[in-house]
Amino acid sequence: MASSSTGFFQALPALPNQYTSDTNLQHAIEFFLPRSTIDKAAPEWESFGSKMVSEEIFDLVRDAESHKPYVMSHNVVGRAINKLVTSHGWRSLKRVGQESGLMSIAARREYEENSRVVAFVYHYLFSASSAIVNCPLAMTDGCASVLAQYSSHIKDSREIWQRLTERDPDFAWTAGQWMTERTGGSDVSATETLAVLDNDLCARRGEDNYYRVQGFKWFSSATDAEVCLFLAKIKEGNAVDTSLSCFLGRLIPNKAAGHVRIHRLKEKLGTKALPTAELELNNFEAQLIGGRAQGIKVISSVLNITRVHSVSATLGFYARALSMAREYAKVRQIGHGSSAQSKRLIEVPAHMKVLAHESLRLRAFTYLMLYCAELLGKSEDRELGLGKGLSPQHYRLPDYGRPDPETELSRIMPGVTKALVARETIQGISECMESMGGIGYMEDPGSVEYNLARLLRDSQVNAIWEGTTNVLSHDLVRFIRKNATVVLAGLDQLVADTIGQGEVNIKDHTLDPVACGNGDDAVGGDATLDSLRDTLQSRMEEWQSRITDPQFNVDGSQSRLLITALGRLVAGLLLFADTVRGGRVSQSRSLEVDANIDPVKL
Ligand code: UCC
Ligand code: FAD
Repeated sequence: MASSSTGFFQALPALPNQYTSDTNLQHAIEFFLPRSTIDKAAPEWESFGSKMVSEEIFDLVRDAESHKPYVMSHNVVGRAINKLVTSHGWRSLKRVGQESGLMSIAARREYEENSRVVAFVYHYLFSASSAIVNCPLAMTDGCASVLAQYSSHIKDSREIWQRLTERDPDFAWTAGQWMTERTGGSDVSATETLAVLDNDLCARRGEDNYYRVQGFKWFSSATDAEVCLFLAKIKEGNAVDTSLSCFLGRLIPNKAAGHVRIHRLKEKLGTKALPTAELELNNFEAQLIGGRAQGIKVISSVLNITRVHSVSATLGFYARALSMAREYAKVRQIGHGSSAQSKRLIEVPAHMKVLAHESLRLRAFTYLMLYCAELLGKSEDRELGLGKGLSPQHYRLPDYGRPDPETELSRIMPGVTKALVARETIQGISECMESMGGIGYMEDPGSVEYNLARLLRDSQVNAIWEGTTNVLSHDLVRFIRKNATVVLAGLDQLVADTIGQGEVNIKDHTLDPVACGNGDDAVGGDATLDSLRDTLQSRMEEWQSRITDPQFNVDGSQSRLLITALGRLVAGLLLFADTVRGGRVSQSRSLEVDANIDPVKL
């Protein structure tokens, strides 16, 4: 007999440690990092992976989601105060991120040349429990990189950089990025914000690059940040530049002086705790950073970093959704009526084949994410003469003209990966939701750890911010058309490093990337790997010939196909190389399935 308090209640297991239970991640880490780095970082990741599914963190997420940010407009006597109020959960999660080194590890090169990869593992683990504080942290990361590059342009850039990359939350600052206006976020050339040089201000501040800015910014997500980078056009007399310049603004003095007003906070599908605002700038004080009319080039360093963050964020959601789906499959019973047919979902091949497929896709995307992190770290070290820790005095201006194949890949792969992964994860998380039936669709605050709906809502934005799919696709094609030789050389190098390497010494196995009988990793046999290698090689050649064919993609309508095909190809190359080097194609051990999935056809 069933009542509200008697009868059947579905068990819900606690979510496992998000690092130790994620075998996809661990194999990717082994592929990208040397053993000594893994040995140093793994205990920290393990403790972070456990913390991310603790009651303490889920309480903060619940608080941040249920106490949405708001603007206190006036005080009791009617004076406008325009104060942003965020929740305890939001502020605390930001501190957790900073204290855990999410801002310092990469910027200060705490793991030397492997720091970017190590840091992105943290970002991935943090994402689903961050209530989207990882968004301002991502922009902070990008801003620190720009400040370091252009340190000679701003007198106190070193102090600001230290605050942005700080572990101590009482000292740390965050940064925002304001590119988008009502006229457009994809194409920002019609920006209406204007900046006028203020000589008096320059004299008072002792620097010659202070401007007064008037304008309206349509999207500002890090509205509680202390500094921001933004785009505006310089106005001199009646003449307005056609190209944009990049500026650094300090929010604390500007807010106090009433130079920035929150017009309103946005009502959004997801990212509920994130205070995304519209901002009015009125005599806003800001400093030109980088060359006049070079704004896109300057801010593009932020874009490339935040695009990898967008990838790590959405993959963190995907991994969490899969973790929930997997745990649920272990306990959810079907066929209660007949004990002979009664099974847990984990014993149902049709069900587990779906989850295995998602796990394989997640694996491929995880390799892409860490590949981007590796490229980013290498290009920073190479271009900026780093290696001992980013700090402004180590920097020199990047030389984009230098024909260096790997640098060119670091220019395109963040956009390529973001374009592919942002869309595919929405579908993947949706599949995980379906696999949990009605429970998957719920938003019960009593079980915030199993709120998959929140992950689906939040994942949707990654396909929009930091460049939509079409915009990233067009950028790729434009860039390749201008730099075909070096990009193709970079891809040739990647092919040589992955499918072109040595003998395949794996015998007597079939290529079954999702099989993991009794916890043993499956491995690929020579014959299958050889045919896979041929497939990858010919697809890469086909892709390269298309991209260099002037008749192809004349109207831009094929760009989207080109970007997703390139993302899949690179994922296939990385998985292939992992198979050969590690002698395995691994898969989560908790999935007992017999699906056979070709990693190239994601
Ligand atoms: O959405 C936003 C923030 C949300 C929060 C993010 C958090 C992320 C983590 C999440 C965690 C949960 S901020 C707004 C983001 N907005 C965008 O991404 C804009 C999208 N639109 C584009 O990307 C367009 O392609 C534009 C705006 C860059 C195109 O502008 P232009 O003026 O047409 O510029 P061009 O001609 O394409 O590029 C000018 C120069 C070129 O170099 P040269 O002159 O040497 O040929 C480009 O190659 O800039 C170079 N450039 C780049 N360089 C353009 N893009 C890049 C790039 N990505 N990297 C390096
Ligand atoms: P549009 O540029 O108008 O695009 C509309 C559609 O047209 C898209 O599908 C796009 O792909 C397509 N399109 C545009 N141009 C082309 C083309 N040439 N060819 C083919 N198709 C095209 N921005 C910031 O600067 N700072 C922030 O902090 C910030 N936070 C955000 C937070 C959230 C929650 C959201 C949703 C957005 C945020 N953004 C932020 C803005 C975001 O970057 C923009 O929304 C995005 O860049 C798209 O710009 P848009 O909204 O003007 O759309």
